[in-house]
Amino acid sequence: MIIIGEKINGMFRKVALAIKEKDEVFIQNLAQQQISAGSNVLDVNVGPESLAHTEDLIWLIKTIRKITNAPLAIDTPKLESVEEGLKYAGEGSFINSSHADDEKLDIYIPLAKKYNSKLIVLTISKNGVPQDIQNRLELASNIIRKCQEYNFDISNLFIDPVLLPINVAQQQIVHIIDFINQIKFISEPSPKTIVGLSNISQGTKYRSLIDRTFISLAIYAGLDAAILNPLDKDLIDTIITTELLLNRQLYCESFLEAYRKK
Ligand code: THG
Repeated sequence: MIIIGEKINGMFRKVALAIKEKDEVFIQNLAQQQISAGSNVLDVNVGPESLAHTEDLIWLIKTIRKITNAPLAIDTPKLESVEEGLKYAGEGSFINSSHADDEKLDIYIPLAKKYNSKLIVLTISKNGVPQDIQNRLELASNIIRKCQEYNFDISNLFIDPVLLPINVAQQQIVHIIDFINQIKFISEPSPKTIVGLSNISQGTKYRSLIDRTFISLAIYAGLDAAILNPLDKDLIDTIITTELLLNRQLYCESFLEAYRKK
């Protein structure tokens, strides 16, 4: 599974402060820690408080690029910032994210093609977040139809069924797991799936436990990628062990250490 580190996000107070004060060392340490913990990709989000969105995003990317070439997920709702971010981020980037409406897809799919980047699309439309699996699948098939229209490689498409906190949308969680499973049968090749894992436990007491129990179910259902807290060692251990149990990693006595050395 692709692990996308969530920590470089202005939603976190310390990161918002580092962006404000242009503290390169703080951001670079956070990037390095996440990579050392097993992240394949780093999410980059300037957060809701930034007053100079594009400028701050470019500063973050340039700062990270001084120490690593790890792929970045450009996490911003501002379209004008996305393209600037892609220019500086380079190879293997993710656009995070588009909504599922045609007007959005008509902009984001050509952009992803132009920069040869992967595209994350949320199953959100003008009508909001679907309340059942059928509506999620309908949005997904519209996203795929649009990608085919633009000749965009479906294997670079990541669909995000929008994980909401368990304390406000408990009944949705099983729909998300079923969606992750069923989307694999929708087209050939099938799109990939992704979730923002930490959303599920926001405002709850047992964050890590909820995150890692969900991810184990979702990996079994076929989840391809997750934006998560890679510094939570129990969570990463659970991911490794789930993949081991599903016969996706080779068993050996010290399998946790062996996986981490890869
Ligand atoms: N899908 C996609 N992208 C996403 C999300 C998603 N990007 C943003 C978000 N959701 C994933 N990233 C986070 C990062 C942090 C938290 C949740 C999701 C988080 N933050 C603490 C909180 O709110 O309790 C902040 C704590 C602090 O301030 O220190 O939980 O779903 N495609």
